[in-house]
Amino acid sequence: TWSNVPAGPPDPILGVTEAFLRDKDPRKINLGVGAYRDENGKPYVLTSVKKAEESLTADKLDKEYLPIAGLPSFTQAAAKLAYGADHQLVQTGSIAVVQSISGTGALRIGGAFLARFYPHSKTIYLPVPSWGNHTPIFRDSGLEVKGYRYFDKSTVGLDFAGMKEDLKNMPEKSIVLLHACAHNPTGVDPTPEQWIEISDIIREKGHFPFFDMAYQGFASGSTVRDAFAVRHFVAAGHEIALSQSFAKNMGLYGERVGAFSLVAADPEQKARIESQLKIVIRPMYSNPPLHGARIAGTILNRPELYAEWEQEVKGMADRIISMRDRLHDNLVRLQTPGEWEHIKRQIGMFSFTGLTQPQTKVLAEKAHIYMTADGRISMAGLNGGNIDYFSESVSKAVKG
Ligand code: PLP
Ligand code: TYF
Repeated sequence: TWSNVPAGPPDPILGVTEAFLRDKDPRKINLGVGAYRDENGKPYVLTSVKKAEESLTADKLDKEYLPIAGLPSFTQAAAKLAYGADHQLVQTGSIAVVQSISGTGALRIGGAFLARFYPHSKTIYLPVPSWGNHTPIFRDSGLEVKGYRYFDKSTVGLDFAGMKEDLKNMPEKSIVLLHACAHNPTGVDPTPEQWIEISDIIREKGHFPFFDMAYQGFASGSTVRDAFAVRHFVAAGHEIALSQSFAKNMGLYGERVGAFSLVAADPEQKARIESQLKIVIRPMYSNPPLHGARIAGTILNRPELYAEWEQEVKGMADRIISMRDRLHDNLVRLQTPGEWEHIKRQIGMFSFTGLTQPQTKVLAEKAHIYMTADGRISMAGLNGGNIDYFSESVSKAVKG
């Protein structure tokens, strides 16, 4: 029956982990997938998460289905985290919000809703490059996918002029995907001043901004500072779409906790939108998982856990920043050819090192160091125990 099914290629990011697991060398390092590791290279369960789970266990809750739109105490708190607790739209109830299967699910719900109801366009523009999964998510949602200039190889920074030009040249009212903070894979974000200009152009052109916020808190260590772009756009009058993930900032990866929201003009419009979001969700998975939403909801709604969580997010962000400094200083000290300032300048989970595909291949084969073929490394995979070995291996690979 299935002789017509061709073998598909592995996921380019998750495939790196498979290669890493096959390697038996004790020095091996996995810098492929973006998942936080502690100073000992181990997965990290946040103390605030453990406390929330203990509290949930003590409550002896049942396992009934959630509503289609998810756990209201969680989704309301997620909206407050993104838009600001005292924001007028949050208070008037003009933000349509549903729970999602983490960030991926939120993007998929949003893509499907826009494909069905956005009246002006069926094309979404992604930054080049973007997270590898964006293209298949939106294509499978029923949208056409195109790109806008974002990354400038020569400066290893933002191609701001190219980005603005592309935003101006798109057909009016196009859908534009923006990484809210900590751009994946480049680690390059616009400055607040640049965000304000981007917002102005998007308003002049009537484009529809769709924010992907997978790393709130991971960029600067502050969830408020990392929400700057989202909050500025809303304050400037944009009706945005927003995907939120709690995979990274709460370390809830496998629990699949996220939210999708849309800014509506008023509560009546919001209610109509939510009714249609439920119709998008019902035939996909009926209703979302319970446990992770309870954990995130408990943390977001209980002030002492919230405060502890904020400290833990900052701790993760700060450890990554300290690894950037050490990697940069090591590469300079080892007189590695090239400029390495970008490693310190880049933001969030990743560094786009500038290593070439042949160099990444040499690093895997000779040094047992694994990263994606585009030279992206997950900074969180580095720690005091492997940073010197990593720096020396990179330096050798660059010297050739
Ligand atoms: N968007 C971006 C930019 C990401 O890097 C990721 C991956 O972490 C996601 C969305 C979605 O991840 P998840 O579905 O695990 O929340
Ligand atoms: O870019 C990353 O590493 C994260 C994790 O199919 C991820 O976004 C990678 C690939 C994938 C799902 C999650």
